[in-house]
Amino acid sequence: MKRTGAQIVWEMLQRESVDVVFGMPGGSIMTTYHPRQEYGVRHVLVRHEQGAAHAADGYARASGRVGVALTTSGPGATNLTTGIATAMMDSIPIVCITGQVRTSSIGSDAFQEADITGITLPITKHNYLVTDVRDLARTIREAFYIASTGRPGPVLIDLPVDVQMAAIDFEPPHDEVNLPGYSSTWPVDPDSVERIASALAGAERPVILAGHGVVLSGAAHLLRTIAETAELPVATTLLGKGSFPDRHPLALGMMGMHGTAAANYAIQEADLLLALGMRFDDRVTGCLARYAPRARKIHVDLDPAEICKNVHADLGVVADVRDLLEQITPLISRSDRAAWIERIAVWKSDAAEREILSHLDSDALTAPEALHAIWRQTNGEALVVTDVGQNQMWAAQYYASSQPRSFLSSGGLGTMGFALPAAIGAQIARPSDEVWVIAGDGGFQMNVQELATVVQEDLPLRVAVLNNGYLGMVRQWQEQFYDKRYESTKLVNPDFMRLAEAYGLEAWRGTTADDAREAISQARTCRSACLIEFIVADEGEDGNVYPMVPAGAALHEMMQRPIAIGTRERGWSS
Ligand SMILES: Cc1cc2nc3c(=O)[nH]c(=O)nc-3n(C[C@H](O)[C@H](O)[C@H](O)COP(=O)(O)OP(=O)(O)OC[C@H]3O[C@@H](n4cnc5c(N)ncnc54)[C@H](O)[C@@H]3O)c2cc1C
Ligand SMILES: Cc1ncc(C[n+]2csc(CCOP(=O)(O)OP(=O)(O)O)c2C)c(N)n1
Ligand SMILES: [Mg+2]
Repeated sequence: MKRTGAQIVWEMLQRESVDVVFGMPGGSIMTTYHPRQEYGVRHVLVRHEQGAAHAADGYARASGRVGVALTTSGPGATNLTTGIATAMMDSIPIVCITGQVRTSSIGSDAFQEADITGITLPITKHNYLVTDVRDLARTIREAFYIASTGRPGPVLIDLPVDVQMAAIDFEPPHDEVNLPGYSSTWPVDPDSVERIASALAGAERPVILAGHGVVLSGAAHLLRTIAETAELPVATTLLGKGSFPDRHPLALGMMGMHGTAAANYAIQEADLLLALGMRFDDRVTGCLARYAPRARKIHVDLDPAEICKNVHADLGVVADVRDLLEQITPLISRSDRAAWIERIAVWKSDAAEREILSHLDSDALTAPEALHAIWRQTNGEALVVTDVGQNQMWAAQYYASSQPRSFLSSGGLGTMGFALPAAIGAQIARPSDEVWVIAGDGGFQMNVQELATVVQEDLPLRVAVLNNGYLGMVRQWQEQFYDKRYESTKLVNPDFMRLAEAYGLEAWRGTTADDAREAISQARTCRSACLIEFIVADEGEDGNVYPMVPAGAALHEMMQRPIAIGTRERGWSS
């Protein structure tokens, strides 16, 4: 059967079970767009290609499938790069297909030519420039295979116009993908399984560090069984949130720079750390030289390059965390850790005394109040997509998660502007879920144009903008470490109500705790997209995220919220 390169693209996407593609057409990719409707693959037209990459990423995070973005050459392709780097840092499987100038023009500074394979080399797991249409089908299969197997990541395929147009007799490939030198699976070593089981049985103060790998591998249920059987406290990374229920009695909550005191103290006092699918990011470890000094460290990760990269592992195990937990479950014995659990309970109760919701400095609405209200009203069952900054940390702290893939956030690259487009992808992946965007006033404006995509696609997103009038996270550092010199962090914002109205969204503004609760309940009944602007405290204790481990400090040296003298409850209950 004769097929053009453009038709092969869609036929192969269909074969990979792709149901939606995020993108924007342009000169070098119009040929590929042309036959799309014949293949019935949905296309979501974004307003900026960064949004396409984030939407593909959000789709992948929410569904566990590969997200796909499609753009033209030159500026269309370069606009993808922040989204590709975001996916790379967080191990998210996406495939980006970019148009390219004709093969005969490559290297001639042709109109809208950019060397996108060169540009994305360090931010993709792999990339391809296809110069012969006969390689196209195989390349697309390989791209999906590489993106989704082993440690997941983004793959880019650059497709010159003449390759899109060329026609060949097409036979879809049927043989197995064969990539010499590429290993994606590692058999679990039975000896390591036994050593981990016996280390857990012998430990007096063990802590499990549950990371994104637990979510990606679908191992949350196994983690819970093991933790409950052996009474093991579990701390999660930001991206591991949802791998263990935040409100479980054995949950320590998030570890690291803005983690809970219980998690950070427990790590520093532990005699055994079992790290599962997490990469000891610097936000997680604080000062490396003084990280968990008493603990024997076992690190399980699918990527051999992660073992001993940041933290020395006494035992490093290269394995899929799910395979490993499956094998270890029958070997786990019941243990009594009463003394350790009691010690942790003391840290938890101290944290409860410092809880901001019971110690408010002013009458201003605080971000924790707004987020706690969203959590209560949605029963903790919403799919939350955060932006970056204080809003992100507060969302992590005050929106307790109970399910994997229900809290999506740009962790490694920390990309402001991520939340709205990523939520588009998440809502499309999970149409019946209640999806909330949590963004700051700064980051929201970085991809605010995607509100038009939300409306065009009729997606019922709930957008919460925490307006503190500042690039708040930077302002907090300036307050605490840069002599209170608020250099270039004050924002003069648009009227978010009128902005929402211009895009056709219903909107509310919350300036007090009561309005906040009312606005949330209105938003929850809204059948189409809507926005709430929460005017939140912008400075002082109510405007800062605690706890905080200052840069260079050890985890136990975290700054905690001071216990205030006056307690002014506003009727919030946990
Ligand atoms: C403003 C800001 C503040 C932050 N503060 C904090 C903080 O206080 N605490 C915090 O935790 N984070 C924080 N972060 C996020 C932080 O930067 C990292 O993104 C995060 O800690 C990474 O978590 P992770 O290692 O679990 O996930 P990833 O970075 O995604 O790493 C996952 C690891 O799991 C491995 N893996 C993948 N699949 C599997 C599998 N199937 N089996 C086994 N292994 C697998 C991968 O090889 C990788 O090593 C912050 C980010 C920002 C932007
Ligand atoms: C694209 C990008 N530019 C700059 C930064 C640095 N940065 C991190 S947090 C932050 C402030 C975010 O402000 P806002 O979106 O209002 O959120 P807030 O911290 O106030 O909740 C900045 C500028 C970043 N993470 N990403
Ligand atoms: Mg802000």
